[in-house]
Amino acid sequence: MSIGELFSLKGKTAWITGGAYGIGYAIAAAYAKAGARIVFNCSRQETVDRGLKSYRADGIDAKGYVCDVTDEEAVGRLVKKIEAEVGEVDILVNNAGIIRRVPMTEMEASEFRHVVDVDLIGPFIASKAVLPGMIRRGGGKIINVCSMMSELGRETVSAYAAAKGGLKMLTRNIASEYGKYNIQCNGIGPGYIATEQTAPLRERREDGSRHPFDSFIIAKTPAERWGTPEDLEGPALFLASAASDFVNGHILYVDGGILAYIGKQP
Ligand code: NAP
Ligand code: GCO
Repeated sequence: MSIGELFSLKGKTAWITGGAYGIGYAIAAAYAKAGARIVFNCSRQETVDRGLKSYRADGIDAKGYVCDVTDEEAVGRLVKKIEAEVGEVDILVNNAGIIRRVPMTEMEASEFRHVVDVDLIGPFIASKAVLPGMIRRGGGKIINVCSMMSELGRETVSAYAAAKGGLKMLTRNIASEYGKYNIQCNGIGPGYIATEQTAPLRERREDGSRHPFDSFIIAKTPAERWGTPEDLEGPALFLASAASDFVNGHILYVDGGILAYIGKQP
């Protein structure tokens, strides 16, 4: 196989949950450049419309659907629709996610449950919906968007950390259970990426100085910068392509070195 073929997604159908903007969009756009047909879903029509507008502007012929990943029946219907309108799903990226930043002692169990529902049960539901087709066709790729919080804790993100830590283990379990069918399930673990989700952590203070968390992240990252969604393109393409056919149950952290670093001395 040539190097071009090794990384090609020609003829593949890739479904990116929550792929309207940010990390999901960057991954989808990279897959489109590699030849894949792109499908994405969001829970709200306005987000789907926003995504479709961006894909059109970038010359990508993507299909967008409204579907909440926590609704198992709706996800089942969506997969049938994708199969009928686009093709069977070869690559699934479980990207849709939410975060709530609330001290644990002030968090309602219902709110905690909702984060786990979207960030962990959603990937279970979407993976479960595509696995039978992948088994039937003799292979497939599932990429779970994990987090620094799959490894680390911090104040206020208990539900998110619990869900993303769980997603790391769901990744390993899918690899363990379905690897024999030539299905590779890996995680991608973005570090601190400049997207809307992290915008509140980067807001300038009234005097124009950096948000303390922003300075903290710069100091904690050997690359001394926030990541961009485009930093995920190459690693995500690797995990979706034949180049990673013997890589399974792995979490590929794309974090500018955060997990390797003890932090800058004061
Ligand atoms: P984001 O703001 O987390 O965007 C999430 C997308 O998911 C949106 O399109 C949203 O659309 C969709 N979504 C949310 N709930 C959904 C649901 N129940 N069903 C279907 N779609 C849903 O964007 P992001 O910052 O690019 O993050 C993408 C992923 O990367 C998330 O899993 C996040 O946890 C993870 N991550 C982010 C960072 C970072 O630094 N930004 C770092 C590590 C990991 P609707 O609102 O219309 O549903
Ligand atoms: C936070 C952040 C993170 C990141 C990301 C890190 O409040 O600490 O939002 O959790 O978004 O997941 O990898």
